[in-house]
Amino acid sequence: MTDVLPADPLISLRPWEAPEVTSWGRLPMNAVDRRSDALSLDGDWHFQLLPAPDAQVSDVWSSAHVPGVWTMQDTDDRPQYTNVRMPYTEFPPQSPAANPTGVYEREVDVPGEWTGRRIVLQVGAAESVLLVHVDGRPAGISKDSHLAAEFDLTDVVRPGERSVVRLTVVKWSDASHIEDQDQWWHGGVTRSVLLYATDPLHLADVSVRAGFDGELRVDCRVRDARGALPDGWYVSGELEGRLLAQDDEFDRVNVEDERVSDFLGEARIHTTVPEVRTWNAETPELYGLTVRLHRADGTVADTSQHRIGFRDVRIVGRDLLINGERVFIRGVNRHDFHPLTGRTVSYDDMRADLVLLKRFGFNAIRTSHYPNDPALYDLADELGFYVVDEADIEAHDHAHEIADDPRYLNAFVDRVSRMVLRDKNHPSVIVWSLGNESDYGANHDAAAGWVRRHDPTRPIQYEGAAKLDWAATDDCSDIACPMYAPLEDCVAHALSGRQTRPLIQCEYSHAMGNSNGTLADLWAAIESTPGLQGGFIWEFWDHGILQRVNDGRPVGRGGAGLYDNGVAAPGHRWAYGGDFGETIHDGAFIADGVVFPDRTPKPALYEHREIAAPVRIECFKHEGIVLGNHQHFRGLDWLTGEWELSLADGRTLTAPAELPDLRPGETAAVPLPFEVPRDGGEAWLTLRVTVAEDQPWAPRGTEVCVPQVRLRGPDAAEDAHVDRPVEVDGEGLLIHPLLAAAPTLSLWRAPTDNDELGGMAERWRAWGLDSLVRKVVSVREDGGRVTVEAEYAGTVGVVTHRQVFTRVEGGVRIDEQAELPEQFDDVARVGTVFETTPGLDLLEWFGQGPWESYPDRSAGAPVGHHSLPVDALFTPYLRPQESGGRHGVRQFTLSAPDATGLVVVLDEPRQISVTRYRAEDLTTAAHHDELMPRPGCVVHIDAAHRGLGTASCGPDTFPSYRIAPGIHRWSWTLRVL
Ligand code: IPT
Repeated sequence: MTDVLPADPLISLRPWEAPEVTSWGRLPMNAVDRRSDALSLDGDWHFQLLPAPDAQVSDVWSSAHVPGVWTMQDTDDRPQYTNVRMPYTEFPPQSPAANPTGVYEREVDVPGEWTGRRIVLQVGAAESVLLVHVDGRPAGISKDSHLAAEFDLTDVVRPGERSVVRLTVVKWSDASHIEDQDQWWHGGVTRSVLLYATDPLHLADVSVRAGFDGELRVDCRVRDARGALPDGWYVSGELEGRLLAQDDEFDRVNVEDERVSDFLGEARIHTTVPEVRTWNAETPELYGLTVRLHRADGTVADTSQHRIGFRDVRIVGRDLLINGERVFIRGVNRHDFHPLTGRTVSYDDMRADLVLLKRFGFNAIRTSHYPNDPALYDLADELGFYVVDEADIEAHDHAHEIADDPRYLNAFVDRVSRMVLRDKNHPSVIVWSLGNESDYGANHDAAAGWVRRHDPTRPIQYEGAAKLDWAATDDCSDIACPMYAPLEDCVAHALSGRQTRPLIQCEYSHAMGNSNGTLADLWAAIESTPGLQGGFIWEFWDHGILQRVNDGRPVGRGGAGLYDNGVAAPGHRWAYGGDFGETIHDGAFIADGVVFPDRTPKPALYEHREIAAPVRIECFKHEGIVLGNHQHFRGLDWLTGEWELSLADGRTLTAPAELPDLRPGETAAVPLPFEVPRDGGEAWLTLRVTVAEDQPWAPRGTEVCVPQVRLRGPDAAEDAHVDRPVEVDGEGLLIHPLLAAAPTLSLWRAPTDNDELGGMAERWRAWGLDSLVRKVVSVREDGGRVTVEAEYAGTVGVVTHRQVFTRVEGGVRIDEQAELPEQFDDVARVGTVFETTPGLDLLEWFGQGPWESYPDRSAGAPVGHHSLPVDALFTPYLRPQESGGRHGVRQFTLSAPDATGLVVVLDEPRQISVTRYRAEDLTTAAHHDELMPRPGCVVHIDAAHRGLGTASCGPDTFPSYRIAPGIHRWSWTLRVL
């Protein structure tokens, strides 16, 4: 192995503090995919971590896996999480002196049969500066951490011989200042490395335009590594086995223009495909296209394979149209993330991400905040997603300085143009994004200018520009794409008459912890307000890294099996900011996705699934149930269903459902599938919609949505009063054999992330709601009724609480009333809390479920008879918080395996929760491994429960989901089974 001497030009240039230097020796980006016939260099490489890029390489090597970040591979350089702020104080373009630098080295046997061929090294991605040496000689430099870099090694390596490839990866650089995304900082080679060979005469790029009218244009750029192109070369194309010829017209015009296409190496195939099957996210029809480059004698010098889709994107007025249709963008922001490998994601993982998103009704992805692995776009083409492809530019901490800094001009144009050059042939990519949170400056306009010329077929968006005035027409963004905009502002804009462009939020509904409140309200407004078209939920992943608790190290690649169902195995936890000993960090703000770090769906996903339902119950009329097709392109033939009738008396009837043949946007009435029994009380009809035939993302039988309609309201019921008082103790607390703690008033919930970051929890603590002091005022008995008056004192006010206990047949009825003083405006909850004796481990309920739901997140939880073990009710949000609630509960039983237990009947549908934790247990724990489940159950019955909102980043819940001061009343009966 050869050492790089300090005089090495790549080092002495100090490219890590030279923003003007975006690359050296790097080949232009292109869309010719070489993955299939390349030599993979993935695997274990010799590795050493230097303290700085100019430190001396030693003889001491360990090993590191490629692709992979060293921060997850047992080095002392650990992951660090910061949001906006840089993890160091140096101003751009400077980096700190302590600058971890990974040196990767390995031998490569260059195949002997590559003699005479052009040999190229491709490094899939490295962050943040890559220096390449081969056999000790400098071979190239690259920045732009999420795109591949290619280097021509033809003159450097010798076929049939062994070469040493060294990749030096510098962690901090001028580029870090424009890669300041809200995510973990890592270092390493994060995507695959490969070596491939082509004929010297090769396809340098292939550009496909395929319109939804069937027009197909394939532009080829041809080069010869030896210099001038040989005479007589030509290209041919084959679409699904049908030969396409070179475009004579294009050639003739070029010759007339004296633009000799042979010399320029340009060729075009142009044709129209009759009766083309168009691509859209619902029916992602793809065609196989093979482009061949021929020598004069007809032999093939190079081949490029593509899967293309015929589709059209355009903006007309304020609508973004796909194939002429105004589609709703049901999007999510997705980072490259894995709890074991950090930034390196496998094909299978990407596929699993996208399959899950399809199953939960998403049709769009913003690649926040950088271009993803090429495979992700192949999957998006195949499974059907609209992609907003985002360049790797986020200058957040120094946004204002950098957006106009000419030293960064190259980098902006370089990053945007390379993304476009790579991804332009994907039908899934519908919009180019210039990056994220980088203010707005000349560097953005320069990048946009390049895109407009190179790819006029797609719109551009950039939030930082459009936010200045959504109605502007002279910035670089074709779409107004705000983040976390209040709904009323969006609606007002759409109604203002000033709207000039589509309004599609690039980020909305922040999914941190127990969140995504008001999602259904947002979508009701979007679907009913012309000019609003949807947005991208922030975000897909909770970026918790699997960590060993005893030594604080990330577990790394070997950790499969050390988590399940969103929960880390004993001795492990999901690490967030600060857990790796870093002092500069942003805590749990990294855990803000709709899935847990192991991709277990959070309950909010069911809410999204229902809001996105392709088929819905519009209403129930005397002629039957009116169903509607809410897709944009597809009929209902891929779906089937089952009717389910749930009656309050416990009965559930089912019948197969025949879905009508409806085109998008159509509705039709179908007859009621049941003779609804006259008795049985409240009645709900649910349509369980499932996939009829296997889809690439869902096997037959997968549930897609559960629309529901109420057929009949509840019967009025009165409990027979038994004239014998219930027992209370000297404090006025109910004595009951199955209760370990008597029912008392609760106004506190373990603050959600929204409560904490939105400032509500601070207010509640200041009012003393977490530690109300109860004092019994009076206990009276009157005609068998026991009335207990109590006061609950906070720091700024006193709540009066009254419980009236009445013995009824088989149990006790409790009528409660709480009066909140004006000071207690907008509390977490008003309700009852009690604890049961151990052993009651099964909850059965009639109400909304089966998954967790809250007042402002309950559209996706149908009313019915549900049953779950108590331990399965709890949702393990990364930072422990209020969890496990069920909305709209009318009645529940808590039972032991021997069928003993208790049953609670509520006066009206209420929010309840049954967990192993008191609110204070959850409030004080920072991670789940700190929680000790209690043997019994902690049961909350809420007269009012505050909505969840999204205030950790964005709007709070709506006023209608907040709790007003004044009098609250609720009643319930408690019986023994
Ligand atoms: C916005 C960022 O674009 C995103 O990366 C993430 O940080 C998100 O917020 C919050 O989780 S920026 C925000 C400061 C408005």
